[in-house]
Amino acid sequence: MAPTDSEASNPVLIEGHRPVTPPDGVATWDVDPFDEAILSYPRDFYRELRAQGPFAWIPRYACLMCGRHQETEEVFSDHTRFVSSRGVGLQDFKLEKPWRPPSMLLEADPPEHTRARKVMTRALSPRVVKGLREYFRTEADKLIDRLIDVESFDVVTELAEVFPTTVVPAAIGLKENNPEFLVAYGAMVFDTVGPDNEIRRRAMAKAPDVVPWITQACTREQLLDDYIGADVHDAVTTGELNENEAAMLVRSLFSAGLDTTIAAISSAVWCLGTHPDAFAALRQDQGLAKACFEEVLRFTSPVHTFCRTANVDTEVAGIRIEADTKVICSLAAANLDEEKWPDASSFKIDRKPIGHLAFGSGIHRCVGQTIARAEVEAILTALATRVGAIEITGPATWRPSNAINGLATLPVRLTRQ
Ligand code: OVV
Repeated sequence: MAPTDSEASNPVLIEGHRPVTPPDGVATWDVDPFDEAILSYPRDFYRELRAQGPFAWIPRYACLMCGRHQETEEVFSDHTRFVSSRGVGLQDFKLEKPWRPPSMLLEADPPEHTRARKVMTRALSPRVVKGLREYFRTEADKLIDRLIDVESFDVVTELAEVFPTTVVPAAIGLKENNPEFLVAYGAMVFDTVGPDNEIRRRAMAKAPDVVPWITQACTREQLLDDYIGADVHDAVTTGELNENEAAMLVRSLFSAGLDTTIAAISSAVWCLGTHPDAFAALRQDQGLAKACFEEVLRFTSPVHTFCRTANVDTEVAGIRIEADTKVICSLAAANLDEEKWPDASSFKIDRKPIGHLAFGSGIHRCVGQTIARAEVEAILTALATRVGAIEITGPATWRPSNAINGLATLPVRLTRQ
């Protein structure tokens, strides 16, 4: 995968008017960032991406790509120059119809974004999350107790998928849960960030079954009174949203709240299983759970990639960027940038990596991060108080996804302490 100036092999036709030549001073890199082989083991690719310069030109998608911390943060957080309303995947919503009505949060700019974000911030307020903490702790303890001393089990299917798909729909107040459909929907949301590849088509194959179910699940009738979903719908009563908009915001909870935490929990167990010293430190001091999760986020980046679209002619790091240019932001590459994090490729439980981009940055910064933290910290605390050793009993495999960095399988044995 050496850098090359050769023309793109097998370029994808770009409709509309996206710029099709690289800006001056940017190297053309004929690579497919969404190739399954790269997605399954991306670390070498990230290093090469950062070595290209502040940006690389990816000819097959006619996009810029960045993976150094500084420029990735600049592009990702400046919502005035680099908008989200044209989609956060390769598709430009100005040129092509999105697969679903755009999210009022993820795929919106101010002032629409501001209005939706205000409702969501209130529905996920510190008071709400505080009320969930004990429930998360109890459920995490029960789940880990059930898995301790099992000969060997798959962390992904038996722990990481089970926990969020149980506690998140319960917190939202969903009357009829369907964990399988929620996981399948998450795959659609995140795999549509990428091109029309096999990964995306595999996820979208389930759309005819799953999308109507999700649409139903977001309506007020499917949500219990006094839970987060109903709180979002209360914004209809206050006149802040119409009914359709409220349902769309509940859809954001399902879209953003499952796949991400599933990846984070399995990656957390993987980090601790592969770093027994870190797990010993966590067992010694459960106060490390918070710092541990931050380092898991930096080290594994549950969302590895989102895009932005330049809405004006601008300049970043001395590079002219033409209006209408898509920029692929590798959050995962930025989180492993040696310039920002000394010894970046080492997992250090007490690093406290302030400024990592795993939750994004700027006005779109994860609005659900307190819930995500409460979930993962509940699991980490349950492990620290109940488990003596995390033994990885077979090969860990990674699931190629166009935007999620997560494990496919992780066989482990948890021994009682
Ligand atoms: C952050 C995020 C990820 C995926 C989906 C959404 C948000 C959404 O709002 O639909």
